[in-house]
Amino acid sequence: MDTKRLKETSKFLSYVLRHEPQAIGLQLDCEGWANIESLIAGAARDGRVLDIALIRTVVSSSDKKRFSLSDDGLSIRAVQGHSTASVNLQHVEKEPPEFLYHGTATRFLQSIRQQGLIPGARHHVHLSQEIATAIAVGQRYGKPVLLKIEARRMHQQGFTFFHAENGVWLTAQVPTPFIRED
Ligand code: HQG
Repeated sequence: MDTKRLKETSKFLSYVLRHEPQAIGLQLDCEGWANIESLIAGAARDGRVLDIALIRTVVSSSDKKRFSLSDDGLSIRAVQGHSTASVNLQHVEKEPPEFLYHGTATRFLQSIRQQGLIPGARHHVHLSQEIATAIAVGQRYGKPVLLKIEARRMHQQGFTFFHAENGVWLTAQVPTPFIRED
């Protein structure tokens, strides 16, 4: 299948399933699930032609495993990255490894040094177990910089961590004493 169409569809699905379901009149339940038929119908009203085969291909080919299908195959959701208030996805709480990584852009550093890492529009701060992934994430916003997070020490001090289905680590915030720039 056409990779450009897959990428466009993936971006569209991220937009409606994480941020703006109402843009196509779609309802997400509190766990983020959307009925696929309603998604296709809503997209069609917006002039976008989707079908079940295309959606399934986007789900299975997503490099970051951004989406998942329900067991009955009737619903789809974004695995993480939500900003919409109506979704409160129950991620699996887990003890993190000693260190996790966050990639950001150099222009955000000054503010991060003052406030620590905050979720911005999303529900959580996103952290990665792999350095390369974190650097790629930071690159989206400019010259990347890698931050090493003392995740285990945070956890020992009572901060909660979640491990999303696709391997991304999530936490509510990272205060400055746990952020290393080395
Ligand atoms: C920065 C992608 C100033 C933060 C990726 C980041 C990820 C601050 C930006 C997922 C700050 C938020 C999420 C502070 C944090 N002052 N800037 N105090 N605290 N920031 O996109 O982590 O491709 O919401 O460093 O793979 O970049 O969409 O978060 O640069 O998993 O599937 O504020 O998005 O996945 O940006 O990326 P984002 P993120 P997808």
